[in-house]
Amino acid sequence: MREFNIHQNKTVALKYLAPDAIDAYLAQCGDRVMCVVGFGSSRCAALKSRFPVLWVDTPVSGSDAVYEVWTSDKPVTQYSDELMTGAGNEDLFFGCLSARFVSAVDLSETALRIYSGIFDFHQRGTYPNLLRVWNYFPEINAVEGGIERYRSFSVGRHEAFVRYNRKVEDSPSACALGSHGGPLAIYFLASRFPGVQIENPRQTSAYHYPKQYGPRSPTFSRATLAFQGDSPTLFISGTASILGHDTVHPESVILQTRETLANIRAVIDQAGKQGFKFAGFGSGMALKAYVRHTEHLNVVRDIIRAEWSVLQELVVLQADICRTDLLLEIEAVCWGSVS
Ligand code: 3EB
Repeated sequence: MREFNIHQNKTVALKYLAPDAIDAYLAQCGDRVMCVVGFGSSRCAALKSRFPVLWVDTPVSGSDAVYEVWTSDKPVTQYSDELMTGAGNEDLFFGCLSARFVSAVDLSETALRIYSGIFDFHQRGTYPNLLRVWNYFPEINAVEGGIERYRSFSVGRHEAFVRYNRKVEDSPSACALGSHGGPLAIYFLASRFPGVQIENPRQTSAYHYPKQYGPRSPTFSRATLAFQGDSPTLFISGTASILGHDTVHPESVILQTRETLANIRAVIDQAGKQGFKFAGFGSGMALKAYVRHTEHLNVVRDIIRAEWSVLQELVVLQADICRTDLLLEIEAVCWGSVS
């Protein structure tokens, strides 16, 4: 895997690193490291760095593992309590949490507890605004006690938003994927300043999905735009082949990939209306794709590469998607300027 050198001098920078590059990179970044998440089918050898790593059990295309590393342009302060580990600078905070659960019903309560903990943390401190959340748990499509794990997760998460008086319209951008094992693993970015929520005109807002997708709607926005001085960052949620609220092209991984990229473009265009001037698909974007079936990994990667050939940061993972008819989901981080 190549090592890329982009997104320097941004308030938060993101890099995807192979196992042989991670130690040197963490040493180089020193006290500016905010968050390290390892993706792979089994935990790699311990890092030299003492920085805590949140591990997510998802096979990686073309590598044993990949590390997602978020850094700040200023030194950060480490944080830990019973619920989470994290690190923050003046404006931004990354937190990592994980919790065991045994079944779909238990997952709902676990999600409620974890999200309540996150909102308690917001109310106590410097970072009251939730910008972006990543959610991973095993067997996301398993049905237990009459409810699918993903839907049960959405119920607990929704309940936390209600209890803490969070308007669904202010939901963070997010993703929810099925890992191959392990606990409910969550990491999040919180901010001193609120982000701007962006919706996709091609899609029903997820928090207005009808009941056919579960008893409580998922609480996420299609993207959040975070203004940090003159360099805004657009966090695009996990995006799939959905128009309105319907899955489209259930039989075709090729068409699902194209529709998903069209949805991502639509979200970027929508952010443009809020003053986001996208830096472009080269150094201005990092993409993480989740593909349900191993045999589709290369197809999805090749379509992305064909469409956006200049893309520098791309990771393709194998994970289950939250609707059984979805074959892939793609999330993105975009950098830009204020127009
Ligand atoms: C969708 O658009 C596909 O429940 O946090 C995408 C992003 C999806 C986030 C979540 C789910 C979530 O409905 C699934």
